[in-house]
Amino acid sequence: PAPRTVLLTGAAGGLGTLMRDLLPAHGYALRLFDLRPVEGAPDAITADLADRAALREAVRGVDAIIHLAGISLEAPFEKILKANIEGTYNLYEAAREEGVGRVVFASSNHAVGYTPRPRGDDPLIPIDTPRRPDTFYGLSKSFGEDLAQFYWDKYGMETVSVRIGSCFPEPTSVRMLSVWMSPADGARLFHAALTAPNVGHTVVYGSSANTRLWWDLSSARSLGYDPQDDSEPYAEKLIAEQGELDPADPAHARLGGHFVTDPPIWPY
Ligand code: NAI
Ligand code: 15L
Repeated sequence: PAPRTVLLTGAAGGLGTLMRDLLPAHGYALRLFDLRPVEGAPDAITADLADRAALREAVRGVDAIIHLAGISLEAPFEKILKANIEGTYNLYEAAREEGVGRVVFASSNHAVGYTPRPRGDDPLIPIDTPRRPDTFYGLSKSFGEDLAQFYWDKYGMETVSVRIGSCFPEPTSVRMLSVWMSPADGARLFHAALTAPNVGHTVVYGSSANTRLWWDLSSARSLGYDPQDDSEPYAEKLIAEQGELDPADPAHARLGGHFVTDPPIWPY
């Protein structure tokens, strides 16, 4: 049977807020979890991914988990270690102990951020391109994908790892014309990831069907994802304001954009 009760971690965040609005229409009853209180949701669980007892209770009885909680940008390594690496491990352990069969993991394009972006007629970036994290943040997503593979191989727990591009209401940069995932397509992709049979551990890119797309969406489509949106209507205005991406600028040369060139955050 299709999963119905889904734990949404990171429910107070930007993507969590968008998905709280959109996923119920796909038939889900959401249980919410975040470090911060979730506005308008008094039943939400307010707890840290470091709190194993709270996690164990949070995952009990759900059909699946959408794991969005964590630090969503570059940060000092110790913080990434705690929230994203240990936190994701804690979540998987709780899910294994409670017999939850499937996780949808919010990975990121920054797991492959150093990959040169395609130009002109270059082929789209395949899903099995070698991982090249561009930050400690991207490194934690790379870890999460390995953790997911390990829990599938070792315990038969399934995951779809979604290397999300940029999921915001509208694209706000020229780079986002290539990597944008509309919130409605995000909900479609999460729904496909929750319902496709026999996913084992499947890695997909998460974006809309953008005209300027940089990566291959076929693994997402193989789950039944059928994106309906394209950033192209935003292109003229954004390019007029910001100019085309300059391939000679290192911040525009690779998938990860400015994550590649931003100085590291000290202290480690
Ligand atoms: P966000 O920063 O707005 O939300 C993250 C949420 O996680 C926050 O509400 C925060 O309180 C919570 N959180 C952080 N540490 C926690 C902890 N230790 N325990 C419990 N909760 C904790 O980020 P956003 O944009 O909503 O992203 C959600 C997820 O999707 C993140 O994992 C991010 O890395 C990933 N992602 C998002 C993209 C996007 O375009 N929004 C792109 C690629 C990946
Ligand atoms: C991410 O992984 C971030 O969580 C999100 O805030 C955006 O910066 C996105 O990548 C991006 O690459 O635009």
